[in-house]
Amino acid sequence: MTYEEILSVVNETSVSQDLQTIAHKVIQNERITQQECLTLFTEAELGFVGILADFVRFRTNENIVFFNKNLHIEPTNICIHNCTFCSYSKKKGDPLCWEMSIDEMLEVISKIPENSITEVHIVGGVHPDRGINFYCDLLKAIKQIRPSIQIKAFTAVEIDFMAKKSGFFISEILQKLQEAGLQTMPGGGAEIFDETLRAKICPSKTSSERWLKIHETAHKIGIPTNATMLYGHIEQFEHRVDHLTRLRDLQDKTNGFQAFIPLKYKKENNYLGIEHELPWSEDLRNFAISRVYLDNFKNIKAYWPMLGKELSQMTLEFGVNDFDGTINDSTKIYSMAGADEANPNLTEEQMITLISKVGRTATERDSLYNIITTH
Ligand code: V47
Ligand code: SF4
Repeated sequence: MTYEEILSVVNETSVSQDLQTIAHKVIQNERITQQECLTLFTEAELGFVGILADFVRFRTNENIVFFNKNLHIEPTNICIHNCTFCSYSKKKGDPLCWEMSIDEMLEVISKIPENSITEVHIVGGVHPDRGINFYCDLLKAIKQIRPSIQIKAFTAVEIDFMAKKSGFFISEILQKLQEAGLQTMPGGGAEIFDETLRAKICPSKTSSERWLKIHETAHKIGIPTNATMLYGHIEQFEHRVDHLTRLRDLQDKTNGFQAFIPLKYKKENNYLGIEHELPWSEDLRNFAISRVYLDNFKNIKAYWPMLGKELSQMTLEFGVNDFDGTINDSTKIYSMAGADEANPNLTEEQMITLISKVGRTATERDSLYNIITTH
């Protein structure tokens, strides 16, 4: 859409004065307030937020849509926490639990042909017996067999446990992991920052304040990270706005977040007891409003194994410019929660086709968003 076409939609008489004011601010690259973000959630129709998000997406990234070639490893699903939305964690002794040794993880990596992936993404449950030494040994061993591979690993929740178990400060843990080969951190464990909701859905987990502190510390020592938001469960729009605001504030301070990833709550096999997942139109509105509000985030990522390939492709029209990775089939966190992608896997060609079909330039990136190839 041209600038004039956007303005004509925004200025239509059916659009409320409040929404028109918000749209004019967005178009002029002025920051919108928390209250205005809430107004978008409560009042704006999908088409309206879609136009604004697409405008911001193009201003920020033109037609580039990133993907990377990566492998997910989930070392264990044994976890000390009991998050009620989690379909994946098990206690020791449960027939559905697993714990991979370092050798087993190395075997998975060594089976992947050299240079066919650039990143390994490692996230799992918080295993009570595994601490900083185990994870440093793992990272060093990976670097030894594949020196060029970039390692994105450990949520703030896993980092928090490594610090508590060892007695080291967060900064010391992060430095040790960095020395062992950690390059970036994923955005998991953020869930929803509102403390009252957190007490209901993940009571024992790292607090919101500490999650933000761990990411701030990582940014300070040169480890870029991602941020997520789990939505579509018991939260209200106000809680999403609060969550996004805390992220936007930290990003103003550090500029260390690389991408924001909204994670849609999936309902199967967990104790939260939500009967219905959100309709796709609400997913798209959530992506679009996040794109508009997080004006200091360069990338908004759709995690396709959870959303499904078709809905993920649609998000590209609603602010998304990052399609995550080709991901081999070992990730279980969403398949156990009922995601369609039981064995998520997209070849590079399939990924490029999905992106190109909506008129975008599929662009392979590394973990630090350096461009590798443009298709
Ligand atoms: O923190 C758990 C979520 C997260 C469910 O940074 C669920 O590149 C939906 O953060 N329904 C971990 N979501 C995964 C994660 C992630 C994934 C991909 C890429 C990146 C990245 C990060 O998974 C948890 C939690 O929010 N989760 N259970 C569920 N039932
Ligand atoms: Fe453990 Fe993460 Fe599941 Fe919570 S969401 S129970 S921390 S694996």
